[in-house]
Amino acid sequence: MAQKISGVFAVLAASATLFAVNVNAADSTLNKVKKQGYVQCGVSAGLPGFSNPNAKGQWEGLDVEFCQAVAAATLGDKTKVKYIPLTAKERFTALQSGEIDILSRNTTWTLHRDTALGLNFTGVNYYDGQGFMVKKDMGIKSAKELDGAAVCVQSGTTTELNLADYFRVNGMKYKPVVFDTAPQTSKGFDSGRCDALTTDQSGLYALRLNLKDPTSAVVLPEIISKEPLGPVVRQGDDQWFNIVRWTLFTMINAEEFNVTSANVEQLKKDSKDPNIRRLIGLDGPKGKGLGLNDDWGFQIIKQVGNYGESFHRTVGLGSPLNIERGLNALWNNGGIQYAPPIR
Ligand SMILES: N[C@@H](CCC(=O)N[C@@H](CS)C(=O)NCC(=O)O)C(=O)O
Repeated sequence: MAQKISGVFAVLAASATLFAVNVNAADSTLNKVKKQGYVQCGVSAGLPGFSNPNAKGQWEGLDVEFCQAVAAATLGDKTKVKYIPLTAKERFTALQSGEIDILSRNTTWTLHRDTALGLNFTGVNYYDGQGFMVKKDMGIKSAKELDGAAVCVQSGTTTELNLADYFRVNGMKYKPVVFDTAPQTSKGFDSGRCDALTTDQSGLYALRLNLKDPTSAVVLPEIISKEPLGPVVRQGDDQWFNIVRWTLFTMINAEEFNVTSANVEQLKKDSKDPNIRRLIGLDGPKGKGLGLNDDWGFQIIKQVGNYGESFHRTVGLGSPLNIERGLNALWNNGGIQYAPPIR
């Protein structure tokens, strides 16, 4: 018994030490990022609109721009990012082990991931939901007609789990055809290994673009799940958690107050709007609470832009994906994107 109790104390003492180390500024993620000179950002290996290397080999997409925003806030330079492409299966281990500082990779916020893996979700940068895509010549109009179908799906995702739930609940059978990466999954579908492909709806639009003949596939109307996607950090470093979360809130608030990469310089000179002045660090709490320079918000908006600008050029109507804002419109414009006030 005595031994057991001392064992418990040993564990408590060890975790107290761990905690002490975590809150020690010298060992904080912010300090590490400053020392190494860049943010290590885990992204998907290739998903158009979210994170994808372009023809010049530069990473592009909504999740990529979010990493750039964190680099602008913390290092004053959006280019100081090292991208680490990760499959769905690899992504959480990479964050747990410290190989990356942020996971910014179409990752769904769930109870298990937020609590049991030593990780924290910082917010939602894209509200998504799971759907299905089928070959047009199959001639079906609803996912309810998929009984007996072979379904291409990516491993290590919520997609796999929702797929099983959906078919069970609807009393239907299916044959999973499982792949490790998005390109493999869409190739599997393209080459006829399966009747349907399932993933987040944004992913369906992205993968359809890469089919030999994109018009040969149709997206079915059913959305079978909630997939709130957002940036993730390790548990135990509240300062870094706050930096990442308020980077997202700054981008969303900037859209709400019509502050853009194009007008922020001028607004810094002459804006009298107290909301805008706090947003860009002229007044208000500024950078102190986050351990950042006072112009951290200004740098995010100047170098990357507001949430709406980023959405538009990466996944929205200004991009090949052509996705409407839908749930991702601001709260005062028919959607549910809502950020707490900067004051
Ligand atoms: N949101 C789901 C699915 C995320 C996911 O990884 N989806 C695949 C299918 S579109 C993907 O993005 N793959 C990109 C890649 O493997 O590079 C999750 O968090 O589990």
